[in-house]
Amino acid sequence: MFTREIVTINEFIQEKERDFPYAKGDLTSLLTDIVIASKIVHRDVNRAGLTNILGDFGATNVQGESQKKLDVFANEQFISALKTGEKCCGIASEENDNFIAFGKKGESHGHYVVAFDPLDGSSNIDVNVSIGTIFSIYRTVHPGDPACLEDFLQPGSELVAAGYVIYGSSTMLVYTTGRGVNGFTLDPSIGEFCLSHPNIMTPMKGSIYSINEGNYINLPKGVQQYIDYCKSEGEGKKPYTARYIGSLVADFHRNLLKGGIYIYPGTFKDPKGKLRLLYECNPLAFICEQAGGKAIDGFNRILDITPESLHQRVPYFVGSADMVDKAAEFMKNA
Ligand code: AHM
Ligand code: MG
Repeated sequence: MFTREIVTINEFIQEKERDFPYAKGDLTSLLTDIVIASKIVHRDVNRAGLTNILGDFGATNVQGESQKKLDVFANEQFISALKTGEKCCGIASEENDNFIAFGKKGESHGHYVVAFDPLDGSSNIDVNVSIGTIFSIYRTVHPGDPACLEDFLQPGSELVAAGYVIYGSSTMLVYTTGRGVNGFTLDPSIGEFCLSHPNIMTPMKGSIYSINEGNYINLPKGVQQYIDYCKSEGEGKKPYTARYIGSLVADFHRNLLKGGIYIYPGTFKDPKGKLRLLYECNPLAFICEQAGGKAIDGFNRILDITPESLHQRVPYFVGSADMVDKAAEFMKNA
């Protein structure tokens, strides 16, 4: 008579823990910590125009980008949730020059590290356009020890879990632990992320291409030719649709659901592009592959790259498998 149809993210995560018979519940707790921080950031993003949290913080991060107040706030929320949760032994963030190791030598430490971009799409914060959070979770290389650089410099193929939160027309959390991709929408009336998009699969092909075309004259020939192809031919001689929000999470999320390709290539000025491997490209590549899509640097699989530094940048082509293959063909033949 009283059927309850909703499945909350915490119920779902706990249920999925049974897929891993030797799991001790640490990953479950860690994901729950991320859920808590996401809800706090959601709350402040939604009230941003009413409180004194819009605008510049007045400092620059290690990438030389000026930090917004919300960047700093979101960063603090995630660090605090992960530190107090005690299931990870360290974090790396877009907003911190170096990784942060939690706890001291001799203490017991969580067996995971988390790399994250606390608020992606910063340029959209002040103008009320969708922004997001991206996270990736690795097992530590030396379990029990404090976090070290080596923990973060693992290739994406070693990811244990990854996800993103999109603060959009609704707030959604999408994540994978390597067994498919599931999406949860925050129901503000009960304060819970509820399963809304089970087992997400991305279409093999789509009709959307997402790239900052303002950079056209500075792009490699292969990318220019692929853009020309999108505008003139596309699939079956029907031009593709251009959609570029300038928030990676939002562009990625739309393309994941509808089918499409997102490209942030290298340019003549910045041959490695703009996006960071550890906490932007790898987590979304993992999700995309789990949903049946592909992610490459123009030539090679993103998840196979062994990082050399925390804030390493990489050219990025991600989305529907057939579209990424086509773009790769243009890159190869250029
Ligand atoms: P951020 O992490 O500082 O916000 O930078 C990353 C963002 C992505 O969300 C977005 O796709 C890209 O930068 C937009 O860059 P551009 O304005 O050069 O097109
Ligand atoms: Mg970012």
